[in-house]
Amino acid sequence: MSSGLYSTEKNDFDRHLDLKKIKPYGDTMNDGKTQLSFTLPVPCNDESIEAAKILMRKMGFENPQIVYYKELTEGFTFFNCYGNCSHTVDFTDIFVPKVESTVWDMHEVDEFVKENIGRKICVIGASTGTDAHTVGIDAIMNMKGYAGRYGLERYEMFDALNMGSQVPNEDFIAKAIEMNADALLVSQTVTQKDVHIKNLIELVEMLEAEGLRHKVILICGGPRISHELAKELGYDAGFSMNSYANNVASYIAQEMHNRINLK
Ligand code: B12
Repeated sequence: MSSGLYSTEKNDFDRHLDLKKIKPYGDTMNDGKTQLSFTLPVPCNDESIEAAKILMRKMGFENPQIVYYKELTEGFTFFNCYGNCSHTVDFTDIFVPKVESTVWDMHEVDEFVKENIGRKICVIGASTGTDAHTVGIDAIMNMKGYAGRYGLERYEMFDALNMGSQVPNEDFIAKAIEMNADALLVSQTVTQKDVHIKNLIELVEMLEAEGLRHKVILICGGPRISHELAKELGYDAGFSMNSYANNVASYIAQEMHNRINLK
């Protein structure tokens, strides 16, 4: 084909992609076109619009355009902007630490646990500290599951308890001891003032003080949690957006099996 959407012209054009120097795509390769929004703590007037443009240039955006602005409340102005990003990223040099396990479906996990562990795995989950968000931990734990994947309560070879939200670390640990839990699943959604970091570290320290840390598989998850951050904080694994019960169940089953083999 020589014309239309799949024309030679487009192929020529696509060759300009350089993975060592990627930048946002708007409507032509490498145009850097980016949409962003922010609020400035100043009144809504011509000066604040100019300030927003200057700030965008300082952020590395060429041709800054303010396409929408509105006073949020007295002394605060919200901006929607477009600009051309001048920075690039070397995509060939990216390394992201990830949970190293094979992802199975629910039946495959149950079969593996039956054959290799020979008993149910006890898992306790909660959104801990002051965090009131339950939807993330529910997605992983609840019988009905999330996005077409059943939660851990539905698994034949898992005993799963979802303690809900705003669970103090003390209560979480007390329940882990009472149930002799194999794995603890912590959800953290609020990250304001790094409250999640403090709370996650506190749990690790309390588990260590109880001599429990090495006896459990400790997992945290949430929209702003990465596996890398989880490892840094002393967790075995971290799961972020677009993770499902079967990702976590596969990891727990394989990690338990590895630990049994190491004994
Ligand atoms: C619903 C919601 C609420 C509801 C929560 C209801 C409930 N029962 O959960 C209510 C209205 C109560 C609420 C309150 C607040 N909220 Co709110 N809320 C949201 C909202 C709109 C959606 C969150 C959600 O349900 N996502 C859907 C789930 C499925 O996604 P998820 O949590 O990412 O979970 C997935 C993964 O992360 C992962 N995962 C999550 N946890 C775990 C755990 C484990 C072990 C594993 C393996 C995986 C895993 O698996 C899940 C499935 O893939 C978000 C904005 C947004 N659009 O995201 C704000 C948001 C999270 N809330 C926010 C804030 C600030 C608050 C409040 C502090 C507001 C206030 N000032 O009062 C309060 C919280 C008070 C408190 N003490 O915690 C901010 C957080 C900002 C930040 N970075 O800290 C957000 C991002 C909104 C915003 N843009 O400002 N909120």
